[in-house]
Amino acid sequence: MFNLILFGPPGSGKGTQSEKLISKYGLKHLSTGDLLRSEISGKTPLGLAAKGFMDKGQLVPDEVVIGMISSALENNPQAKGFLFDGFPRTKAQSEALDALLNKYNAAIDIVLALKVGEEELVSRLLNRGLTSGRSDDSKEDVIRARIVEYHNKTSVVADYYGQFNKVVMVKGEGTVDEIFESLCSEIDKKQAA
Ligand code: B4P
Repeated sequence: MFNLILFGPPGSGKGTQSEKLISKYGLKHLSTGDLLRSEISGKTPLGLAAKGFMDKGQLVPDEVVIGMISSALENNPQAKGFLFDGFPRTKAQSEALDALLNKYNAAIDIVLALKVGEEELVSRLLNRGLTSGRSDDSKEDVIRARIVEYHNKTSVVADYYGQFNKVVMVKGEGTVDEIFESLCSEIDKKQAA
């Protein structure tokens, strides 16, 4: 199994690059943002509870997203590896993920961290909000709240995996193809090691 985390602030290109990476490396894509949005569109109790947090730019409680990832791992026993996109977002989620993977004798192999300046993040998300219909992309104050939430709760995930030397920083500004090439080169190096 080869398991990777694509890490970075909101708007850093995680979703965009994940689509290309899963198709090249044959990994199963697990995006907690996509899973939550599908619960919202299905109007499930989980989705209705999550929407309140997401519309304010806040993280959804750990137990909710950890439960979703645990079921997704159970439901994909044949996967040759997973690409975690937007998860983990807190230290508790990181520890839970390691414990879940350990049950399958697996671990995170690499954390690719996309680095993008704050004003670029805001402009990308406002731009996506013009067409995505996503309520958390349409207001600048909500976007900035998501970035604050990232600094307060999520940036520690890089420190957590840093202690095991698993984090590689990648420049997240440039064209989508340039960034994709940099990510692939880090994955290829890791797989060859
Ligand atoms: P996510 O769905 O994970 O959303 P995101 O961080 O905004 O998106 P992403 O980073 O993937 O977007 P991308 O850059 O690809 O989370 C949404 C919400 O769900 C969170 O705020 C939270 O409430 C909740 N949530 C999700 N996971 C959770 C968890 N684990 N715990 C608790 N809560 C959780 O795209 C952004 C835009 O940039 C796009 O328009 C794209 O086209 C553009 N773009 C991408 N690359 C570009 C480039 N190189 N140049 C120019 N534009 C680019």
